[in-house]
Amino acid sequence: MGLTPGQIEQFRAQGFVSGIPVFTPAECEAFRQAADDFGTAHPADRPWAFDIKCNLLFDWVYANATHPGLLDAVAALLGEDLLLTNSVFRIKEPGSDVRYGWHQDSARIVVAPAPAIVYVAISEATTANGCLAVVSGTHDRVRPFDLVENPGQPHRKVARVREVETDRAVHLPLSPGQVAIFSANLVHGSAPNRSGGRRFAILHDYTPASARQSTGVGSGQVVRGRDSWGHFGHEPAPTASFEENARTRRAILNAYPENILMGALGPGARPDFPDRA
Ligand SMILES: O=C(O)CCC(=O)C(=O)O
Repeated sequence: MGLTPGQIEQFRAQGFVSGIPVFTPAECEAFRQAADDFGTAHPADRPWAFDIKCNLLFDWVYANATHPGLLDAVAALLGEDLLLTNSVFRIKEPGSDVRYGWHQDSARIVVAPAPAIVYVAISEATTANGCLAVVSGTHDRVRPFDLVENPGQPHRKVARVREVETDRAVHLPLSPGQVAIFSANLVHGSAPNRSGGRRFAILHDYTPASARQSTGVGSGQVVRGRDSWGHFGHEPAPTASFEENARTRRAILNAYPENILMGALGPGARPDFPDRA
């Protein structure tokens, strides 16, 4: 599918494009069902398993992230050699107070060229249910920030931007199956869900295989083209076995604990990430 020249120019100038149709309603429903089935079968595992690098745990998440139409759109922005470096569920139940304050993902560890983050709307996303919002054009530099904790992002601190140009804030409502793509450097966030419906999303991070991290060594799955640079560790695609995948994910995060979401490890600190207790 790719993107139009206008969309590519918008991503370059404003740091985002939105409303790109990728998935069918049936694909969204099958994805939601797979997630809910897992949550029913593994209630104790759900909180950590739906968090960082869940693309290593579920073959159906990996399939979602490697949908050819989605990869075509990302490749139009980042080039043909792509790593999938993270996936996280972002579900806001009806009336949920979960919110994401204004932040830049690539603030504590800078990755250049910058990754792109794809918000996949599994359910409708509206201003009432806390759709994604971005501050147009703020991907040009890292803003001054404070490191804060957010209940929606356990085991890590988030780079909360001190002063936000809210006059440039744009809400990104989406229909099920549509995606928004934004630079990991873009200031973004979202409000609580004040509606009676569930806001269900999965976010995928794609990093150009040529990119370098300012701190530490990240890791990812080669999902398009090839990696002839070797700056990142390589991760396998998930198997059909959740238990086997959970062991793989733990090994990967212990070997490559520093990435844009978890940040840098302090001197002498041990890797710490959401995992089975
Ligand atoms: O799901 C959202 O609305 C935003 C999530 C987000 O910004 C994050 O996980 O860093």
